[in-house]
Amino acid sequence: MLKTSSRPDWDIFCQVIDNFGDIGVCWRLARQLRSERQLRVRLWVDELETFRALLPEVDSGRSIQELHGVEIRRWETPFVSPLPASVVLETFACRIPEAFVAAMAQQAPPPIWINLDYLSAEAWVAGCHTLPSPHPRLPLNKFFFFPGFSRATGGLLRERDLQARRQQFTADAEQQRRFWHQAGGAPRAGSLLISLFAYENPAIGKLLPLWQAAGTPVCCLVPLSRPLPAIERYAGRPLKAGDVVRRGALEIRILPFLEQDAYDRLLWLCDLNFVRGEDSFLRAQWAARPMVWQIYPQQEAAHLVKLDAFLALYCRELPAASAAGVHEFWHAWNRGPVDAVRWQNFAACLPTLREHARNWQEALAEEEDLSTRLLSFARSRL
Ligand code: TRH
Repeated sequence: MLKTSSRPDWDIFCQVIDNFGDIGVCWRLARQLRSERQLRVRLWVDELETFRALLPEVDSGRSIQELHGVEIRRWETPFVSPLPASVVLETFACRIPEAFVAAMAQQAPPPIWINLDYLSAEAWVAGCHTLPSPHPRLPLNKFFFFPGFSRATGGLLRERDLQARRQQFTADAEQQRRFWHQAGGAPRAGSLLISLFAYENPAIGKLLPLWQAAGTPVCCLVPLSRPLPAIERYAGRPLKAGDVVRRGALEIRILPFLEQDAYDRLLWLCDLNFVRGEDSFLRAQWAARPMVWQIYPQQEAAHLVKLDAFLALYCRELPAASAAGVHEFWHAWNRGPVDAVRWQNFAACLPTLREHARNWQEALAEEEDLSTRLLSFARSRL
């Protein structure tokens, strides 16, 4: 049975469907609402082990714990409902417990109930953002909240001090030295630094030999995750965190799965970031560096529509040759085939893409962030 605590301002429900993105997003938001707005946040998570990968302080054996000012609750079944907060955020269409919904309906006025959806650049998002969905039996409305890139959406998750922290880190040789110390030492001077986070992807096996044959050194940093088997096949041996593979111009460093803040620092330092899903994809944009996105695969290739919607937006201000290079390579990365020509065309665009990534980041950072829009919306309904 769960202990009850005093009523918080926000309840956030997170179901770890697979991977790290669900808890990655929920944790960032919970922490931000606490640190920037001093809100009392209770975060319900059904899978604390996954959470611990991003935040090693999490004790997966505890039902209740407080970290960084956020109350973290293991989402247990059966669920004994405490008094709901005044704002209830269910994330990514996870179904919050019936007992909790019933408790919400007993409150007058009832809490503001929001479903936070996945990030997409598709045009339909603006039309669905903040639409209500009445509960079939109870006097409750749930509102759909869509993050997005336009003003007519819920915006993007971004901490107030993110840009300042990045700029400070990238200007501070001592902080970087400490980072590299933990990541196996400073890379060879003049290396193209690449971080690699992806799903299983046959293109990895095609790309590594191309980097091996490159004219300049390539240092590829791989936090332990699903690309590992492809790298082991390339290396011809089992690999673990701390291992290094050197062939030709290529050095591959296998890193442990990093704490979320350390992963940000890796993105800030690399010349090119391969990212996936939702949260790392967005963090790579805040890193203001060129990136390659492997989108979360969906049935009937629905994800390719989402990929193209983002590409259309991202490439709008690019010269035609660079836009084509990005489009071709990202498509090859997502559905094959990656070959030398596509990689070389893409690599030739990197200087342009670096400048573009800076402009893109600056333009996005001028907009209100997701937490601000969530709070304004909640206030407007209270
Ligand atoms: O893990 P993901 O594939 O998550 C996905 C997506 O969110 C997808 O939309 C969703 O449907 C699915 O989960 C269930 O990729 P994503 O979104 O990039 O999340 C990874 C998180 O892990 C992100 O918060 C960054 C973090 N991370 C670390 O903290 N350390 C690391 O070393 C790495 C590689 C990632």
